[in-house]
Amino acid sequence: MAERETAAQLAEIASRGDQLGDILARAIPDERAAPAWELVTRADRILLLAHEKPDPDTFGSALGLAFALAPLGKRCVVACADPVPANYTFLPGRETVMTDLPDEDFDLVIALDAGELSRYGALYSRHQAFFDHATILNLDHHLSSSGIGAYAIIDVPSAATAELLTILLLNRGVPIGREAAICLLAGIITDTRSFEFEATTDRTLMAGAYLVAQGATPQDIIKPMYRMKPLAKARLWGRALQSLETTANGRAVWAVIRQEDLTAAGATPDMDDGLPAYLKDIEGVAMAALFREQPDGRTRVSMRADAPYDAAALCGRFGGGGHARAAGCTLAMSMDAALRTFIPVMEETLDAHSE
Ligand SMILES: [Mn+2]
Repeated sequence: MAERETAAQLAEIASRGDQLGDILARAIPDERAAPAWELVTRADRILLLAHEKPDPDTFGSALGLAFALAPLGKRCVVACADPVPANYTFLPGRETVMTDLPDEDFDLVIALDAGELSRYGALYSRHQAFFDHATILNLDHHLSSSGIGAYAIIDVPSAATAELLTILLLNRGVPIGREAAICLLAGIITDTRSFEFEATTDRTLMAGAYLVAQGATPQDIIKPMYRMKPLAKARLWGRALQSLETTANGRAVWAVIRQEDLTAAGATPDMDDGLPAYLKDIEGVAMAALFREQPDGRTRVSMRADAPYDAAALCGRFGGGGHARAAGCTLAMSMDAALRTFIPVMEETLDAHSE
């Protein structure tokens, strides 16, 4: 497609990006953006921190910022306590991410996508003395974040830290090149699950549009992140879906995965990831459970529930926990005993609300 674009078309795309850029630049007050950028301007060597159990937003924010700052002559190091997951193939610069701090000094630490130092995991616990004295800039979007360091922007309206960064860079007049745009779009797309979650606003979409205008391609992120799967995972889901059962007029469903299913599918235990939500999305279902036989013979239950049902409360009765919409517990009993124990509790809970 690129070779068919005329110079006039490219100029038009660029000016569309410019107009969006102007709107986005005004989405953060100058007096809020300026102190953050003052810290960046004064620093030469900058450590960009991604939080532990990383997601593409924390990595995309750190790498995107590194790409945007490099032309300004800043020396950036991106670090995370955990390595970059293998399926994040869409992130340029992922091979530069360090899992420990290099033995050098930094003028500034930028902590991204988490507002407590403990969330940076082993990087923080191994180097507390360094962090105690470091100048820290904290950029995040989580409501629960307290904010750390010399200056923090916790921008809750941003669906992703990458959205906040897009706005901040544009407000400060820093160009966002293609590589930075890909990293930032990865953060926005994954924190909104492709613009699906409630946190998605018109501003989120505008930031996405701006980054696409800079050369990022949504499909390159969405496909490896959400669509590609190993054959063994498809086989495992096939076996689990064969076991699907329903009760309470289809308002509750459950499926089972036994050890023999993992063996037959050639699957690893983590390959059930996404299956409980898939069961919950069956029409008419208010409550879904996935029962997984553990190697020691116990049974792990992963539950999803719609309001007003509380999956955490239900799983809490069996020593588990989680959130109202998603929770889990482990029953110290065989699969068959677990089904006989857990299903009636789901039925009772549904009955209690239907009166
Ligand atoms: Mn995030």
